[in-house]
Amino acid sequence: KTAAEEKDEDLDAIAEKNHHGTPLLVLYGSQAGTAEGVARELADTGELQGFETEVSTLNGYKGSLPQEGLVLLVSASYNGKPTDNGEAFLSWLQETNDSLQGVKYAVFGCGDTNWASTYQKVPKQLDKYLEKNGAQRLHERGEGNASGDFEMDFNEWQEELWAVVLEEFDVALEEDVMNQKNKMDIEFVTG
Ligand code: FMN
Repeated sequence: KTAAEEKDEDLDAIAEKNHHGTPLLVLYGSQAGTAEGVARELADTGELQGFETEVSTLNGYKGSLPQEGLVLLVSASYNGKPTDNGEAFLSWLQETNDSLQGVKYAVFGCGDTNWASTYQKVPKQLDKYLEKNGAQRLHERGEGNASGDFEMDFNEWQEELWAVVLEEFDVALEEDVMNQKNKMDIEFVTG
């Protein structure tokens, strides 16, 4: 067995030990891959913590969001505008009269303060319209800044997020994933 295979087996074992099956949907609006990478990492961490995870573009869930479990949304902005794979979703959120009551969510934005006047514009809109339509924000919106310390921004937000989420869904972990992540040598996003 290779070292990589052994590591995969170790991670699978942790996910299995922690399994409770609460649904976790992670949606991303990404052009160059940063937000998608963040989304995949959140899903991986969720899986290790026993969630049943799915990753999709924002547009893939235009028109309906699950009321079961947790929805995480990660998005970039381009000159204040959404990405191609997030545009239809944002339009739906802004125009819909559908109630999103029962949807539990949190938003993380990938941005860059070089675009000062539209910094984090799309993540802010996502957060605003989700709440406006009755969804429940489980944790405050996070901001990653490509001109700052993106990885630190993200790691701090992620740590706080999981603490809130595990409590909300009454999850008691057999294996404490966040504290062990360095030991386990899991690759975390570099932005
Ligand atoms: N970041 C912002 O916060 N607001 C913006 O308006 C914004 N406009 C951008 C325009 C261009 C042409 C580029 C290249 C970047 C811009 N950014 C802006 C930064 C990106 O949103 C940020 O780098 C993000 O991580 C990219 O995510 P992605 O790799 O998933 O596409």
